[in-house]
Amino acid sequence: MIAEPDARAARIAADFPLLAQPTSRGKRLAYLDSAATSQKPQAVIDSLVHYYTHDNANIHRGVYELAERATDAFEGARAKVARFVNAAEPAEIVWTRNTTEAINLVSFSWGLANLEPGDVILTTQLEHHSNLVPWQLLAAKTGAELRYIEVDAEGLHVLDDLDEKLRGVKLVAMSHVSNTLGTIAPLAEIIPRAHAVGAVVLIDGAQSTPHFAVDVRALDVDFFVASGHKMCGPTGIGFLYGKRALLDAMPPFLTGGDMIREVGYERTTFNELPWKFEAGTSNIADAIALGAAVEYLEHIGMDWVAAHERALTVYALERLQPFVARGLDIYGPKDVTKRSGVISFNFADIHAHDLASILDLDGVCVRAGHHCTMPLMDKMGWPATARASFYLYNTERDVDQLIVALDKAADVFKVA
Ligand code: 7TS
Repeated sequence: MIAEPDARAARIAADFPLLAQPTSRGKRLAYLDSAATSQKPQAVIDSLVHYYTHDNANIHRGVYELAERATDAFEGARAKVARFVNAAEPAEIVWTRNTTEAINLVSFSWGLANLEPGDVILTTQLEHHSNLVPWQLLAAKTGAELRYIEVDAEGLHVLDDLDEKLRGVKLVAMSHVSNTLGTIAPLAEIIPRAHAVGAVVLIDGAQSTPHFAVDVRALDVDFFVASGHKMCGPTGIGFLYGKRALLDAMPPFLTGGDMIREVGYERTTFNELPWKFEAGTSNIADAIALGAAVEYLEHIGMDWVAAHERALTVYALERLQPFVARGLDIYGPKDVTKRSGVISFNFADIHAHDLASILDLDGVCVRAGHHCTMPLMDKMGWPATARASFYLYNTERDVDQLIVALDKAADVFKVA
C-alpha cells in the first residue's frame, strides 16, 4: 500500500488530465519538469472554457451585464492572488505576462526613476537570466554598479561579507528559490539588513510561490514577482506585487488605453493603482484562470504541497544515492531543509541532453541545459545539467520511473 502523503498526490494527479496521457511509445508519463511549467488541473481548464463560453467581454468599460460580469471575475481573480500572497490590498497586485515582464516593469519604471551613477544593484550568482539581464541593462543605462552575492559549491549564499556587499546598495533583486539548484534563499536574514541600508528589495518568486506559502508582508518585500504558468495557472499571466507607496510613486511602464484617467491633446493623467500599470486590453481569461489555480492550491493547502515535495525530494535523493558510485553527480544544497523539489545532476560523462533524450524514451520528462542560468553554469564548471523537478501531483512512482530509466541509460552509455 502507498503511504500518505503519496496516496494523496496520486489522487491529486487525477485532477490533471494531461498526466493520464501516455507517450507516443505507450509509456506512462512521469512529468518531472514543473520548474519549467506546471501541468493544469481540470478546474483551471474549466475556468478558461467557462469564461469564453459564458462571460467574455472587454473589461472596465462596458455598462452592460456581460461586461460587468467579466470585470468582476477579472478583479475577483486579482483579489484571490492578493490573498494568496497576503498582500495588504488587491491594488498592490499588477497583472503582467509573467515573471520576466514583472521584473522589466520594475527595472524600467522604478529603476530608471531612482538609480544614479554610483548606486549599486545587488543580486546573486544564482539568478535566472530574467532576474539578471534587466539589471545589467539598467546598470548600463543609469551608471549603477551591479554586484553579486556569491554562492558556494553547494549553491548556498555566502553571507560573511554581506555588510560590505550592501554598501551603497539601492536595490536588492534576488530569487526566493533557485530554478537550477533549488536553493532556498535566507531572506529572513537578508531583507532586514537590506532595508537597514535603505535598499528596496525585489524577490523573484517564480520558483517559490507555486511550492510553499508565501507571505509578502511577513517577508517585508517591496516587490515580489511570479508566473501563473508555474503554479497550475495558464501561460501568459503573472503578477507584480508592490507596496502601495512604491507603486504610487512610480511612473507608468507601458502606456495607452485603460491606464489613463484623462487624456487631452496636450497632456494625460494616469489611472489609479493597479490599472496605471495595465495598458491595453488585459489577458482577462488567463487572469481569471489563475484565480482558479490559486483557489485550487489553497484547497489542497500550501503547507501540504511543501511537505509532500520535501518528502519526495528526500525519497528521490535516497534512490539516486546508489548511482553516485557509478558517476552520478547531484548538485545543490546537501541539507534538504535548504532546498526545494529541484534536483540537478550529471551522470558519468553522458551529456545532459543525451541523458534527457534517453529518459524521454521511457516517458520521463526532465529538462537539460543551462536552465537560463549561464553565469552559474560557468562558475560551477558544468556545461549543462539534467534537472528533475517535483510538484504536488508527482508520486514515488514517478521517481521510481526515473530510477529505472537512469539504469537503462547507464546500459546504453555503457556506464560501469
Ligand atoms: N525566475 C526564475 C527563478 C525562473 O525559474 C524562471 C523560469 C523565470 C524567472 C522566468 O519565468 P517566466 O515565466 O517569465 O519565463 N524558469 C524556467 C526554468 O527553470 N525552466 O524553464 C523556465
